[in-house]
Amino acid sequence: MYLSLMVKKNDFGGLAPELLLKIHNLMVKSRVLEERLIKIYRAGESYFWIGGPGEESWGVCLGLLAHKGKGLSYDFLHLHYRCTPTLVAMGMPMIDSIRLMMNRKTDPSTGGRNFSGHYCIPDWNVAPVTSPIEVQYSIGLGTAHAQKRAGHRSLTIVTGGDAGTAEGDFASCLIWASRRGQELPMLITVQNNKWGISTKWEGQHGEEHVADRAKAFGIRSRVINGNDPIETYLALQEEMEYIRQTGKPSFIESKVSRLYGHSSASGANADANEVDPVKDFEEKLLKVGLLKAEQVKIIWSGYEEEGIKAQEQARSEAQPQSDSIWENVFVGSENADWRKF
Ligand SMILES: Cc1ncc(C[n+]2csc(CCOP(=O)(O)OP(=O)(O)O)c2C)c(N)n1
Repeated sequence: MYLSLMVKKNDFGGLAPELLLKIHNLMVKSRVLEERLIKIYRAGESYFWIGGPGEESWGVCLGLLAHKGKGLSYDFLHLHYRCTPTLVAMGMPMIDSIRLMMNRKTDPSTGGRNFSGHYCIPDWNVAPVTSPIEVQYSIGLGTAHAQKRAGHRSLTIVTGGDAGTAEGDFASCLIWASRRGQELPMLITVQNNKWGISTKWEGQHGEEHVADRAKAFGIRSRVINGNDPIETYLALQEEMEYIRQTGKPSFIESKVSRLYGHSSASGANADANEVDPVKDFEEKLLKVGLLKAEQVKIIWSGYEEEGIKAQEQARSEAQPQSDSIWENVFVGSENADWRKF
């Protein structure tokens, strides 16, 4: 008995069983949701799918640790299009992701006018996800600067892909976040899935780790196995606390899987060669008896049912019409007629 408790503690980094079960539950929820989105695409009920299956371990831990709220005293999140697990962990209902996927007027992020995964949640400081890759790295500098000026313990979180680090915005972020004496409270992260659409990591990088580039700017940095939720949770917790304490940036390169290829543009087909973080974690919890096979079935089927119901509900809702095309554009609808410019 004593020995098995010791093994548990070592295996799970001292995290409480309730937290481990919560992480697993949210990882399953994210996976079921993503697979529902792919089914919606395949059924011809949406135009395009892109998302985060394979990033559940990383994304869920990030969402659980972010200080959620509106305004400078809370964390800001500048995420990319594989961030569904983070938002699920922050409390986004499945149906809101499905409304965006099916371009419904009821989609709270964009009113049904953008791609899947392109969320925007002002009440949680979630900045709009952009289609041009990596611009979030330079946009995030703005909120980090404002947070520093306000003197809160809040931080700005930026996520993005490995291939996109070739963009200038990534370099700009490293430079502006790390100026001596003017450092910014930023958690700069890269989810390295070893691919940029169909271009392999090998052959595109001289450095061994993207994280090495942050080191060159004096930014504290580390590489983690983002497929392991224990390692991920502990690393994120430590780095976020460091940023809150010091007001300085930290960099995490998180190695993750890409389970269904790049997007629907490449077929959204399952890739059996990739590590599945949800199944791996589940097996670990089953092995030590924290979960029972029967519970696992109930969790998966419960979310499956929720996803189907949400799809049916979204199907019954209206799509946006042309009369609302100028709403929520930057210059305001009354001045937004392009012919006036
Ligand atoms: C500025 C810009 N250039 C090119 C593209 C086309 N594009 C979309 S996703 C992508 C690959 C990004 O790969 P990576 O940064 O590794 O992220 P991943 O999709 O693998 O998560 C590219 C090149 C784009 N959207 N924006």
